[in-house]
Amino acid sequence: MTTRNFVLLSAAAAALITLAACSSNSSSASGSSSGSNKITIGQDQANDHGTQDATGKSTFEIEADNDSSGYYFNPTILQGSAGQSITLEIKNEGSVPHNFSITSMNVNVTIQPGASQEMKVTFPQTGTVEYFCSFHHALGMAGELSVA
Ligand SMILES: [Cu+2]
Repeated sequence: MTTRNFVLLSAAAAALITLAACSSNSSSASGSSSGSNKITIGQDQANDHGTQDATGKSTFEIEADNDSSGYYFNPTILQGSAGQSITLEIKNEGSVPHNFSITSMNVNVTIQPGASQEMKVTFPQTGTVEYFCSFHHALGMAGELSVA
């Protein structure tokens, strides 16, 4: 390798590092400074604990939980493909009973602390379907099945 090529590569690497630093800065700047991020789910302001992709999977675990930051589902947004059917395992890792409800699918199950419950659901053809905990809905315990 010539010295000139090495210098070019170093410059490219430095540019990549700068880009990475910029993008991580901008994503943290867009979030709430309080540490409890909210996301709009349907008509609700839900506590955001992330997005995961279940495309191609036949089962997926969703954590129903509560801690000092509030009540939440993790992930809060579960992405999948249009009409995909999937068995969700709702695991209550919190200290109080939680619930998993999807109004349009007549899903309404309550899960005790430490327990889990499986149910089969179907992703919509387009858009989103909201799920929520009937006990803590007003406190931001909601999420959605989402089709890109
Ligand atoms: Cu709950």
